[in-house]
Amino acid sequence: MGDRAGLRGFGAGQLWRTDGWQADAMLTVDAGGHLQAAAGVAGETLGQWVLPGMPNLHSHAFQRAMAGLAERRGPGDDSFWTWRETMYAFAAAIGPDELQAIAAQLYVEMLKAGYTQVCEFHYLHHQPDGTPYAQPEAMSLALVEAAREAGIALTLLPVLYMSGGFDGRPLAARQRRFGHDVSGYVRLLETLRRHEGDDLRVGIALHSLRAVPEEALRSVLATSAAKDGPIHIHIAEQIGEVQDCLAIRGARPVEWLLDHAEVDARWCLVHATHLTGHEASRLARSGAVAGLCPTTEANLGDGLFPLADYLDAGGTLGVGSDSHISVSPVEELRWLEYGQRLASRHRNIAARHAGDSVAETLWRAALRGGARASGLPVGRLAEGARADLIVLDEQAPLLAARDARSCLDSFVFAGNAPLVRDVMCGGRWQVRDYRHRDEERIAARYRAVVERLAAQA
Ligand code: NGQ
Ligand code: ZN
Repeated sequence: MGDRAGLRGFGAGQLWRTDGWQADAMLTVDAGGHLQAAAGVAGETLGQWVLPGMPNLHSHAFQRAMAGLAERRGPGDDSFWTWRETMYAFAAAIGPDELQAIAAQLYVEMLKAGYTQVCEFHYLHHQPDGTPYAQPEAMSLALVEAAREAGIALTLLPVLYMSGGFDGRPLAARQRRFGHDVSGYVRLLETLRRHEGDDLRVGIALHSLRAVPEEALRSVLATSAAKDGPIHIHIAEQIGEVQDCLAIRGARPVEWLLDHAEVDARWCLVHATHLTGHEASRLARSGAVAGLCPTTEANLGDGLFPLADYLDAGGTLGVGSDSHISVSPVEELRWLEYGQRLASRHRNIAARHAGDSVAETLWRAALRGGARASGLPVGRLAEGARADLIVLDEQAPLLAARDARSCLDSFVFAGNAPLVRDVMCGGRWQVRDYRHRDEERIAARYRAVVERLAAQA
């Protein structure tokens, strides 16, 4: 490994740059874990296929431990709303220790799958009865600690959650631990911002238009805490939400938001599933990111995002694993495309021009949108960015005889066993030869916590 004044050099057979593969590329990583302009530091060859790690723009970490526990039919018609009841019951048993153990395990799994950053949309703020913890930010700090243990970059998005529906009804008993008034929420943001650094950004999240009354939305966005950083919101995921918004606010959710807030490139609209053509083009023009979570949206029966119209309008998108029914950027991108194929009965939908590759189009788009949603210098292997990269296993039979034209399509569409061999995050190896540096300890603690939760249930 080359080393000059704390600089380390790395080579790659093919390196994914913003506009495509570059052969025989060199990277220089400084002591702080950022990329420098090529300084001619010779060093270790990483492998044949080196890509920027994928940002994961939407996560509720605690939900990983209930993955698969809501797939048995209930007494009536199951829906998003019955799933939510199961999720609320599960959430009630999660305190700071449980959250840290579950999140650390999840983040190890993310790194091994090729995510090197995660946006945590965090609303389990208080004790289950709604009383703040002795340290009010204890649950947020559990996530910060988990990310540090795993070695993943974190954008922490504490969530403002105030009402139980568009009609302004108070929080239900099980939602009480999510709640803040605007000043309590801003205090939490300010406390957490003191922990910000190279691997931690703190942004704003509004749970949804259902959960944040109009006046509160206006006042939180007017505070100095909202002057910079990403702003995320769940929106237009379910038809019921569109109907309630139309009935009570006289507009569809995305239309309403675009009319009532200065939505720009700082914003990430999570799901944005149900859009008219007009909303899709307005959203695309705003520069906001559509935060798509295809495996969760499929699992919850949400519907399909209008991908072709949105891409044709120049829209920005990224992907998230949300409920973590699946933890894999490959699977999110694959299902984003497959949903469109199933609905349209055509092929190669995300590739909008002859000759374009679907996987390259989607990987490039999700890097760009994910980076924008994260508020961190991630998603590209260029000067000033974090050294967050993944190395594919060129020995995998699936990649035999693949070249720069075909590698990503095989990786995204055909990989069933993971093909991510090594992962560097912030200039440090977190995964080498398919193993995370602390995976045994983190998995053992996770197992003990989940077994305890199951015994209590
Ligand atoms: C959440 N998850 O906040 O965890 C939501 C469900 C809700 C997704 N929408 C709860 N996928 O939207 O009220
Ligand atoms: Zn969500």
